[in-house]
Amino acid sequence: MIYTITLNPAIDRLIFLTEELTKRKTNRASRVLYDIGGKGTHGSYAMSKLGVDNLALGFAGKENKNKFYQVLEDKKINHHFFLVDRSETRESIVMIDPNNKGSTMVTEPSLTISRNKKEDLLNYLQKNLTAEDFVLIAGSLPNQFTIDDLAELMETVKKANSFLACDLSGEALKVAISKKVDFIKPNEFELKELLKEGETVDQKIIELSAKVRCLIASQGKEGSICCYKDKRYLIKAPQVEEVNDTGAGDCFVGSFLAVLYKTQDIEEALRTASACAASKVQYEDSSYFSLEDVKELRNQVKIIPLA
Ligand code: TA6
Repeated sequence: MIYTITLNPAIDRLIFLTEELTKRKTNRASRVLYDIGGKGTHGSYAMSKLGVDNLALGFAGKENKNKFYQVLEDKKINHHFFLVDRSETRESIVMIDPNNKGSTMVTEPSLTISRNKKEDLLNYLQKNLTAEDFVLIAGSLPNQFTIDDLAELMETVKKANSFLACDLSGEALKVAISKKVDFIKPNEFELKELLKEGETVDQKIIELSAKVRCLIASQGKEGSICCYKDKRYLIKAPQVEEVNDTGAGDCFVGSFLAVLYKTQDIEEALRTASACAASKVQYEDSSYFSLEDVKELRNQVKIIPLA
């Protein structure tokens, strides 16, 4: 089983504008859609779509749980969220300019998580995790869920000997590295943040790959570098017309883990994930990708083994 943990989920409210977003004028919307948000949930969507059993865990607000559950169920995501009383799951408002001119996101303040609520999640994991499971922790941390709480969560997963993947940034990413989790996927900006004085990105990648079993370092248009089991690969994604890149990285992570879990074949996982993310950016919401597209796009993915 794969478990995704979204500590700070969101309901994405996608607002399609009639004209490009402009300050000091009434910006009008032609349509509004709702989608899942918060990163780990996107991973679950991709895993479910690829036919890999998974369960979306995390915290959610009790006050608007029906709306949150509706979005999860519309996306065929099995879930088991721990509900926070007198709270609402936040919305991420994504304003999308017409003619593929990009989007602007504003995310609302997050839930506040009590010690008891954290214990509920930890107890659930202690009771259910096995060494055969994969766990993905992705997205930002909610209020009062500290870096130490995150470290405790990682320790709980590691104690079960489950494969621990982390799609995190900032201090949370640093904790994942120090805990030597099994998978991280820093982007260019996150990698640069980790550099010591005079250290190059390549040197950082070599250092990280000695600590983390599977490292995928996205290099923007240059593609991504994957280090896994003492091998390195350069992955060049297919070039496609971008409509909305929100959730593309999350789609990559979810589909990568789904295929690695199912096949243990790193090149197959990289190829499928790259094709799924390329499909995703061609669609207007935060998560959808097309399996038909993937069949075609996967042949356009270049995977170059590096020395
Ligand atoms: O990566 C996409 C996304 O999950 C959006 O769906 C939106 O909910 C946002 O990121 C949330 O980001 P955060 O870093 O606050 O978890």
